[in-house]
Amino acid sequence: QNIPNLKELQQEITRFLLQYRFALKEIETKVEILQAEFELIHEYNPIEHVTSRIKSPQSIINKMIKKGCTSSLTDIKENIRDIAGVRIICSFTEDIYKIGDMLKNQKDVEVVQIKDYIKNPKANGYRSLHLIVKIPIFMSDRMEHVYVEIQIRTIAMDFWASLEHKIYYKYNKEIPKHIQDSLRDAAQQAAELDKKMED
Ligand code: 0O2
Repeated sequence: QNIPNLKELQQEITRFLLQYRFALKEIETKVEILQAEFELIHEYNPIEHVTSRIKSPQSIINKMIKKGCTSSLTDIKENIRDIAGVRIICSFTEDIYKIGDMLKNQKDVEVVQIKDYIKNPKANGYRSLHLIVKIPIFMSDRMEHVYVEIQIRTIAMDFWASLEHKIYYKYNKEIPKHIQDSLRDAAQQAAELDKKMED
């Protein structure tokens, strides 16, 4: 007798995730337009590449546990703000702020939170600019506001973050102290390289 309920639940979850897919498309299109127009006006492309992802169900559940969030979709939507994530890889550090400002200036983009891990790197050396934005998504019968996490970083920051992420999981989230120190050093060197290239 639970089958109709399960069907409803399945539809509810599918619709829930659909809004994040639409939100990613919206942001990707915005970035594409900025990139094309910037290139036309300045004859320079500040973006190396863009990737996006929807957070995996396991990763959503892990974050729910970490944040003590209930399993109601409304609570998940409000508390887990990186279900939709876009990563923009820029050529130079100053491009990061330019792209960030251009996105911030768009009327339908509400910037909810800015985490500047470039000016204030994490203790492990992680650097990136994170914008948590809220954008309207127009569905057939309603409008939803959806959170998207936009991470903006240079190639060097991305190189470091990708490998650190792998090392973190290789050591089961407990990286030995000497490797942590090496990673912090490597992040510093990557930041110096960014500075050198910019100069
Ligand atoms: P995944 O696999 O990318 O989804 P909050 O979201 O504010 O409640 P959180 O998660 O600490 O808390 O936010 P924060 O610091 O903005 O980090 C969000 C994302 O940034 C992470 O997502 C990573 O993608 C990236 N990130 C943050 N810190 C690090 C780091 O030290 N190393 C690397 N490699 N990436 C980092 P998830 O959910 O951890 O993972």
